Amino acid sequence: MEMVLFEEKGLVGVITINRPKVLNALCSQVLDELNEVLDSIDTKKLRCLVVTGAGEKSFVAGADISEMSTLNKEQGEAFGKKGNDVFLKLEAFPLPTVAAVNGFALGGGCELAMACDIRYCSENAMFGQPEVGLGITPGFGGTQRLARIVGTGMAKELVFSARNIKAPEALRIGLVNAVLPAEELIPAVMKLANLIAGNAPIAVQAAKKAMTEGISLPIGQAVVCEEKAFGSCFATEDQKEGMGAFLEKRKPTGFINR
Ligand code: CO8
Repeated sequence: MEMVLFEEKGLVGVITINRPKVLNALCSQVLDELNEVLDSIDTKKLRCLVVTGAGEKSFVAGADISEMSTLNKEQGEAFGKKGNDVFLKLEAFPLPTVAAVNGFALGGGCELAMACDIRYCSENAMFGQPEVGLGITPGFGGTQRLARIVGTGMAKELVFSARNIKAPEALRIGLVNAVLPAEELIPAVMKLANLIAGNAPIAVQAAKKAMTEGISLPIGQAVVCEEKAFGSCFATEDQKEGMGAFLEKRKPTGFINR
């Protein structure tokens, strides 16, 4: 792997898109490597995943425009599918994911951040779906996930206008949960990731699955996802420990992921 780095920091895995010379633009190789990294992660051992970009300027400045510029219709569709397949894998990844958006998150970069469960960004971050200004539509989930996160009216405004927004506006519309000075971004994200990692992993993952799957379903079916998730927790040792600790007025001894 050269374009996507992976390291483990305790119970947290950190994925770094590593093409800083082109602001971490997503070429086919990056998508392939990201796919391989996701497949290789030990989801029994780790409890949370962080996704960020190399360098101080950019999270990901989009899909690689030089690679895309010569595509024909079929190749364009195939490239869109390649990105969508990887981002779907990330969205459905068993572990909760946090995007640490350390600069530009444009086009495919905004879409990568949106495929994560939670987004924190630095004060210099910039978000947008500039595709229609390049003669294309968003192609890695932007026409779908943005509306689910910020609502249809705002998503359509951003996609149709190709207007980029800065961190405070991203915070205001709910695209990110927090904005931090650049040097505080990774520590804050790691603090959140470790907070998540300290909770019962099976319960966290079941909650993620129910929330991710339920959002696209009618409420009557969506709550069934929750019922299954909720029920499954009662077959775990961590539920016995979590509730036992409460009843015995002590702190849980540490969740064991069983
Ligand atoms: N693709 C390829 N190279 C890029 C990209 C990109 N998306 N973004 C930046 N780069 C390269 C630049 O070409 C430049 O390379 P070089 O030094 O060789 O000239 C280097 O990165 C540094 O960039 P700049 O000099 O432009 O840096 P600035 O600080 O002046 O500007 C910007 C930073 C504003 C981020 C600017 O680089 C920019 O506008 N980039 C393009 C942003 C963009 O439009 N992104 C959306 C791309 S489309 C997309 O993502 C679609 C996703 C779905 C595809 C589905 C396909 C079917």
